[in-house]
Amino acid sequence: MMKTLSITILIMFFLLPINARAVTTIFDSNSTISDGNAYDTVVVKGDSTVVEMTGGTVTKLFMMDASTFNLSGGDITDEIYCYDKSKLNISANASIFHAFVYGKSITDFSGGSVDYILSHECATVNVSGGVATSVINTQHSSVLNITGGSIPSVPVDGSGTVNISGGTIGMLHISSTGDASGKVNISGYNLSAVPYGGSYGRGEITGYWHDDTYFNINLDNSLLYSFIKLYDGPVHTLTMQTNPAFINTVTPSVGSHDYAGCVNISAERLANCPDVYRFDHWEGDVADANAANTIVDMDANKVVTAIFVVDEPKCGDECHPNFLLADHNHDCVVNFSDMAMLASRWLDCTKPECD
Ligand SMILES: [Ca+2]
Repeated sequence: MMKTLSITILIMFFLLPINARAVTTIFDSNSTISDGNAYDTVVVKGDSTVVEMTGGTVTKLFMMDASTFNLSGGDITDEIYCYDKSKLNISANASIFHAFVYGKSITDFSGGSVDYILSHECATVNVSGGVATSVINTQHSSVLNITGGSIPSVPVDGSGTVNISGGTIGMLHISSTGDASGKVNISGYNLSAVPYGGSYGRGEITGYWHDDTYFNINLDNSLLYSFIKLYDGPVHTLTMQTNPAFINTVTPSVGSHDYAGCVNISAERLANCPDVYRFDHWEGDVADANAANTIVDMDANKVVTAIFVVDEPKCGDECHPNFLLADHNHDCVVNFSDMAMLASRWLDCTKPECD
C-alpha cells in the first residue's frame, strides 16, 4: 500500500507543470549569481549580505533586512520585492520585469532596463540612467529622484515626492486624486509649466536641465499643477559657515551645497555648558541679516556666515535649570525663601479627606 502511494505521489510530481515546482533559494551570506545559473525564487536576507548578479536568470527575488543586491547583468524575469532597508542596485546590462519596493528600501537604477517600478511606504528610488518601458510609480511617502534615464510615465500618488533634475520623461500625472498631496520638484532653467486647459488637464513643462539638455514633459490631470514646484535658474554653490566655527546648528549644515533659486536658511541656539550661544546675525547676502530664519537668493555663488554670541547666563537657561527639588520659587537656589514658602502653606491640603 505504502509503495503504491509513493509511486502515485512521484507520478503526480512529474505531472505538475514546471512552474508549479518552484524552488526557493535563500542567500544569507555574500554570494554571486553569474552566467549559466538559473534560480526560481531567490530570498536575500541578513543586514550585511551582498549578492552580486552578473548573469544568469532569477524568476523572483525577495530582499529582506538591510541586504544588498547588485544587479549588473542577467535577467530577473518575473517580480522583485524589496522590504525593510534593503538596497537594490540595477546597472549595466541587467534586465528586470516588475519591482515592488516597500519599507525604507533604496533602489538605484543607473542602467539596464526595467518594465515598471512601484514604490510604497517610505521607499526611495533613484533613477540616473537606464530605460523603463512602462512606469515608475511613487505612492504613499515614497521618494523618486530622477537625474537621468528614460521613463515613459511617472504617476505620483498619495503623499509621494518626485524630484526631477534630468532624464527623459514622457508623461507626469497624478494617478489618484483621493488623497493626493504629492509633490513634484523640478530643477532646471528657463522652466515653464503650461496648462492647455480642458477636462483632462493636459499641459507641459519645458525647459533645460543644468547640463543644457532641452526637455519637454507632458502633464496629465489638472490637479497636478498645484503640486509642481519649479526651481528655475542656474545652480550655484552656497557655502555655510559659523562663528565660532565649532557650532553647527545651521540649516543647511556647515559646508558647501548646490542650489538653484531661493534657499531657506536657519540658525538655532547651542547649549555648550556652561555657555549658551545664541544667533546674533548673518554675514553675507541674505534677505534679513537679523532673522534666524531667512532666505538666500542663489543667483550667484554665496558665502553666508552665522554669527553667534554667548548669551548672558541666567537662571532657567539650558545650562542653569530651575527645577531643583525644594527650589519652590524656581530661583535656582534652595534657601530660606523656599522654607518661607513652605511655612506659609503649612498643612494646606488637597487630599480628598480634606474636602
Ligand atoms: Ca529657591
